[in-house]
Amino acid sequence: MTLTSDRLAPMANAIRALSMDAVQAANSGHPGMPMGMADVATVLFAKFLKFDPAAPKWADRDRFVLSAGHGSMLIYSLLHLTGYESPTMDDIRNFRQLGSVCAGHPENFLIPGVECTGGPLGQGLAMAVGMAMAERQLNATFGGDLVDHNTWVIAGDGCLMEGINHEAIGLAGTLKLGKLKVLWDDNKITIDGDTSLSTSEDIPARYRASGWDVFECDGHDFADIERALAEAAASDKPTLVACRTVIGKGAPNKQGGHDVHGAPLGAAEIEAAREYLGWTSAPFEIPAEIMADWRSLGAAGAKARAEWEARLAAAPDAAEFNRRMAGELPDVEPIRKTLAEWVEGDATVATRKASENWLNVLAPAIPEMVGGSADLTGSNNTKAKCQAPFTAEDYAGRYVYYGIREFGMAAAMNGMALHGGVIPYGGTFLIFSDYCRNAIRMSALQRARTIYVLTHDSIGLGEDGPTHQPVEHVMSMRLIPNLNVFRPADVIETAECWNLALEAAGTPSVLALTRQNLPQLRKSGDMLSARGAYVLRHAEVDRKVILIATGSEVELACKVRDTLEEQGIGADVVSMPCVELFEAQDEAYKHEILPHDPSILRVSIEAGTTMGWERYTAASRNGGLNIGLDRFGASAPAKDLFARFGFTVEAIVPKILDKLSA
Ligand SMILES: Cc1ncc(C[n+]2csc(CCOP(=O)(O)OP(=O)(O)O)c2C)c(N)n1
Ligand SMILES: [Mg+2]
Repeated sequence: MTLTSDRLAPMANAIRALSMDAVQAANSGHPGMPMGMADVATVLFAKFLKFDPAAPKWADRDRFVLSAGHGSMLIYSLLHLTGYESPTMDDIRNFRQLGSVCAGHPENFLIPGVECTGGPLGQGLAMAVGMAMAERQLNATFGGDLVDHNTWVIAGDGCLMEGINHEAIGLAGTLKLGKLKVLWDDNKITIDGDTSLSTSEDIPARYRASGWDVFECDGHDFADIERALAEAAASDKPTLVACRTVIGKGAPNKQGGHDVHGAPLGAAEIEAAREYLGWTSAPFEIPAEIMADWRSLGAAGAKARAEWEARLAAAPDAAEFNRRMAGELPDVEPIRKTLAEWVEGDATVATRKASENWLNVLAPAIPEMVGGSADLTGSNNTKAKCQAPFTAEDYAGRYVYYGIREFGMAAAMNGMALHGGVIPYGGTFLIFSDYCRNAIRMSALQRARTIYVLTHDSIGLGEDGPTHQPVEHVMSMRLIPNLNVFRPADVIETAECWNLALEAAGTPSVLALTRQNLPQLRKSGDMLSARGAYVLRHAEVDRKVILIATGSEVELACKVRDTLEEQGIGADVVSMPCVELFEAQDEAYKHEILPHDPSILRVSIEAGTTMGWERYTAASRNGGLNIGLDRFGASAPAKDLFARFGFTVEAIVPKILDKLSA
């Protein structure tokens, strides 16, 4: 569609008007960024972006990521103006109010046209790297007829300043993700004031040094924007376009200053802006001819989508492509068969090794699994034999060497999961989950099926010492809503937990795995882990104690139980590989596992923070007992550490006897 500057300018002003009026109505929000980037975004949508408002989830659409999520009114305006069903003008009127899909920051689960949630600065761009990776992986697998799209990002100074930006662009440059295009809102303003207050780096030089192309434009000159975006589109490198803009452009007295970043313009300035822009319509009204231009450019997207659908209909692998994009797992019969064989075995292995062994079963059967590690492949045991490296030379590979970039990896995995068609998993040490914690939280918030393989999950890792020994990590991850935290006890639970992680399409998972060997405790394959907790060993004599343990401490709990039973004290061992799944069970099941019987002493055993375990123990006999570690570990062999910190039968049994006789 040929829209000349005289047509584009009022279209961009429609974004400005909606943004300033919505922020004013909400009495909170960020008008500066959408007003400043209105011209660039209009050119992007009018001339470059491949999208169809009638089919927001069309698989081969370009992905548009608003990394500067505070500028949410920009994307809400664009989606509404181009004709997406959501958001409606009423939603925009109710910007930031309860019930409106126009939340303060754009949320992927509220509006189909929002590809990922934006707000935590830097992560949108880093997720876009993952989207571009997924695009290349699927392109290499299914061919350019089915998969060939760009990932366009709008990012602000903040997104580029965040540390994660270094990780994200380094990865993108190394992987030569030429279909990733970042439009930088180069307005030289952040909340506190001029960017010179806090940064002096040569951003284009940094990007170029990372293997990117960099172009520049005047972000308020339509012809110049178009020229720069065309150069970006033509580049075969990941590309940054520095768009020189004026924050709050259109508000004559406030534009260019930091006050316009995150506060309503106020009635007087809005009136002045209307005058300055020549905008005579009432709030939330768009003149018919301007709306017609927006809608006709939105409607133009139907052609590319229809052509693609015809290609898909003729493609021999259409069914497989559709299955992967729908996020449905393939038939898992071979997986079930192997699990049945494993149950018959007697494997003493670390759960990280059990995970690797299981990955060698899963990965050949589930071709959409794309693994990786943040430079700990040999420690996380994340690479299946069938997986070739995913590199710039071979995008069909299914194993990503993320480098020492935990946060970048986690965000990229979120982008891959949200792109669809691949199921990402990646490893690091559990201790370094802190480095990527906000991305793990974002997996959960965005309902992304991202799977974290976090090994070396306790003092059981031994000699590397307290810097590497998680203490609070497992429990603190359980605090994140919509995140399944699995801590399997043996080879069978490890396989089950992997399966549960894969099956949870709208929930990310953490697999907390040991470095040290653990015996096989389970001799049945009934998918007991699916209930979150179950009785692994039943009391044989009169039950007085229930031992609740996870992961490596389940073996210890079994030994404690045996000693108690020898003394005539009956004890159940409850293995609880996933607190979240246990909490999701009905009351009857929970009661069956943990009966409300004040004569029974409940004891939790986990080599980590005890805080949180009271929920299962406090209401039991004499207030219950929590065996754990509420201090940093130490550097020594694992066996010595478990002894030193009281994770032995000799240390635990007397405590239980004391409690029983109290
Ligand atoms: C990780 C993170 N830290 C801090 C914030 C709070 N915050 C929101 S916008 C912003 C300033 C961003 O500046 P810039 O990207 O230049 O946006 P502009 O002011 O130009 O719109 C800050 C600090 C955030 N959203 N995310
Ligand atoms: Mg800025």
